[in-house]
Amino acid sequence: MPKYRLHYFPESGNSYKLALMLTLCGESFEGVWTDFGGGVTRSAEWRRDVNPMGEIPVLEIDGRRLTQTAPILLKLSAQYGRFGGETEDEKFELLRWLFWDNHKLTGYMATYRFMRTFTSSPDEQVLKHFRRRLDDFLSILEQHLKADAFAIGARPTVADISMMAYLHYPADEHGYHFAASHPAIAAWLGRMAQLPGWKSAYDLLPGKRLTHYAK
Ligand SMILES: N[C@@H](CCC(=O)N[C@@H](CS)C(=O)NCC(=O)O)C(=O)O
Repeated sequence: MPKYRLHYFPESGNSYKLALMLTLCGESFEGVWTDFGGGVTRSAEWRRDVNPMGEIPVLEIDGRRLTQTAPILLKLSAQYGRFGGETEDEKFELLRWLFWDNHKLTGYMATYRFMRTFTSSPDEQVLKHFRRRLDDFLSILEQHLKADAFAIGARPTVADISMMAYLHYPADEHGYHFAASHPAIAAWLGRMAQLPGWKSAYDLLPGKRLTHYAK
């Protein structure tokens, strides 16, 4: 049985993607809380010893350090035979949403939420720009989920795990009230939370939290 160690911080939706995938596959992991707020991942030592890309999360599998959630999710999906695509078309669709998530949805939401909520004096113009982009991405996802229960159809896949991660955090962190503004997204988040074994990020990723500045 592989031994997993996850380097994380609780507000990291990217860490949550891996914690949730392992949990839904019935696996446990050792958490390594990392002082992201204190700048540890920017230090030369951490980049030399843990991740030269300077990013959280890092998943150690039997001592081998892996980074980038998308290929890790795909690897776990293949290993456990869960949350993958079955046909060529499904596999293509899954990758399409996974890439879109990494570039657009997670890329902007993670940056927006961090700046909005976890920094002391965010630049209002930059926030406005991110918010405008996110409004567009969320409306794209909303339209898609009006037609399909999950990203690629009737079954949840790692594309859903990836896309839901940042959206499931409390509204006072990302500033969206999906039940009112994006009902199809809210319903999909509800469907994901019904998966057997599902837990929220703050249940799976304990430890000291970043200072919450947003009003
Ligand atoms: N594409 C990466 C994104 C990882 C990422 O951006 N992690 C954040 C924390 S959740 C980070 O470490 N950011 C550091 C930075 O952007 O300098 C993945 O999927 O693992």
